[in-house]
Amino acid sequence: MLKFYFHPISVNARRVWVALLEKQISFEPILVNLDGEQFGEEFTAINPLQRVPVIIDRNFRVVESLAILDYLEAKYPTPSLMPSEPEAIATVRMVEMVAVNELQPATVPLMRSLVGLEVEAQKLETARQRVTAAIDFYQDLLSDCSYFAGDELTVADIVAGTLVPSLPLFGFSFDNYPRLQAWMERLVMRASWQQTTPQPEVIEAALPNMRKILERRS
Ligand SMILES: N[C@@H](CCC(=O)N[C@@H](CS)C(=O)NCC(=O)O)C(=O)O
Repeated sequence: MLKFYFHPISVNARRVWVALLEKQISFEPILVNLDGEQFGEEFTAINPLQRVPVIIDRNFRVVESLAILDYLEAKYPTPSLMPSEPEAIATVRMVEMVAVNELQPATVPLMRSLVGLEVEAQKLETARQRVTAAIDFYQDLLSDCSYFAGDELTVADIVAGTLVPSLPLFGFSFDNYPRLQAWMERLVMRASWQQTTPQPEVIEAALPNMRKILERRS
């Protein structure tokens, strides 16, 4: 059975977890405690980059969440999470790339500040501007469709939709983003989102490790 190495508070792991559930792929979840276990010999042998997520499918190991999503789509094409029309493919890739290259890095200083680490005011301001630019972009892209690339869920919704709903944690409001709000409401109604939402007690317990991880990042 496919092995899935994860931690419940890892946003990178969650996107893979949601895809596994949406595709109804059987898997064995293997918790990697991000309390230093990621640097141990056993996990380093599995991923020398010392990060989750990782999957091992019939002896084939894949690291990096977006590479895992591509692999799952190619290996388990039904139900599909990837459209086939050129415009829709480009839309999916844009949404994914904006999430990992703009939105996710901007949440790092915001998260550092939230857990009480020192962050320069200018860095925080720049992070807020980057988040706002990304959600403006998403709101425009959503048009009147249920999901980013039409009326079917795709990996674009999974990648952005496991990040965007956490933004109110940093003080962002979606009051002026009705399409984004409706999209999020649609996502959080799905069993895959509900099943993978980290419980408050899990977040609380992971906070000291999260702090250490954030201390290592600038
Ligand atoms: N680009 C990687 C990032 C993976 C990553 O940063 N994972 C975090 C958890 S969200 C991790 O394992 N951190 C452990 C550490 O930094 O020590 C991906 O998309 O899979």
